[in-house]
Amino acid sequence: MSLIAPTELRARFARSLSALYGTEVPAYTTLVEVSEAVNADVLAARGPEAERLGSIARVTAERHGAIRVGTPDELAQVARIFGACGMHPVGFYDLREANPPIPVVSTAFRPIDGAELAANPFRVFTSLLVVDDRRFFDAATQAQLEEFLGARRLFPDELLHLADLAEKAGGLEPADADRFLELATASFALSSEPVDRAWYDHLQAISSVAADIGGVASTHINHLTPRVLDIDDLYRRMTERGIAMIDRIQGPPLTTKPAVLLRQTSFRALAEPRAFREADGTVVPGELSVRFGEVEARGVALTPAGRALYDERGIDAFPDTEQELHDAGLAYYRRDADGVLQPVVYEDFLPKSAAGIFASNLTSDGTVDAAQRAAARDAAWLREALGRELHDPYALYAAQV
Ligand code: OOG
Ligand code: NI
Repeated sequence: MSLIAPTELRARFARSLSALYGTEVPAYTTLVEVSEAVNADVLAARGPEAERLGSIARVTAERHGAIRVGTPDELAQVARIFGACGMHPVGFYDLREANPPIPVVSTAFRPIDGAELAANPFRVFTSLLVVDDRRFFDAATQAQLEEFLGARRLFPDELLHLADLAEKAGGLEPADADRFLELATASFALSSEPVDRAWYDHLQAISSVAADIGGVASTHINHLTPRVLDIDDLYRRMTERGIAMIDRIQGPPLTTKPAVLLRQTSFRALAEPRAFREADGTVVPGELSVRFGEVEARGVALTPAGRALYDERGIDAFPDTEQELHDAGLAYYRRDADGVLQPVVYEDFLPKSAAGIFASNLTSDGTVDAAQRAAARDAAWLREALGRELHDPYALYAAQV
């Protein structure tokens, strides 16, 4: 029997997470419907031009997810599960430098070559709590976090075993693939396990993100993001439907210049029912607002020079045409058989937008003591934790030209 290849595992994984998230967060289904309507209208209005940054099939299926884990071991396990789906860690993001600071460092798991991206670009922004950063956690809280996180198991052995098998063999037998996807999807479902109120509240006072990661015994998808071809239109249509959006679209503002990098917006976190265990042991119903809906539009990937220009001077400093962007060495383009420039899509994230997305979702700024010692984290540290190569996004874009 032929094996189900990583490409198909990834496409099916994205679909099954989408089905799960739709049952958990009904507003997500609305967001997907509105996104599809916007994309159909853009395609009808602009024709083939609308598909320059990805075929409509790719864009319709395209999602990114966000998850958060607590320990380097958990991160290494996540890497095995995504690895089975042909998703590799790309980039290092330090959200502790954001305003307000978030106590995590992150990477994105995604396909890395052009054909795989075209087949299904599913990517997952994955954040790891930095428990030993004293600016957030005192020694007692760090010790409690380590004990709590060390005692939980996010992923069953059977799932990890199937993931390793898939990576080694280059795919899974159909029955194993079904089982792998069932277990992988279930690992990211919202748990009905009661949350320890006192522990959650203790972390929440420091950081909502820390509470979401270290205050509960499992992980979950934080959001799942469809891609749209006109995010301004999407924003208007969602607002018209009475859905409370955050007050802006993150990333480069709307201009008539070529679309670069990434623009994102989201609706606010929804109150979801969760059970709480009180100090006296009783379990009571309650709610938490940590998960939300996000949508994004993608443009051309910028070179290091283009990115520096964007970070220093913003989109207004950019030229008006793709030809000029290319000639100035600001963005990545390849040439098709007719010699026409084709943009290389930006496949990654933006730390400032990510910080804005995290922030839109916080109940408070939390407490940070800047006088305390920071914990050292960099790409080399993350590579060690992952136990596998951490790819440099620029090298991947350059390889696509
Ligand atoms: C991740 C926030 C970052 C994005 O699209 O920039 C992100 C999170 O909330 O866990 O998903
Ligand atoms: Ni996101």
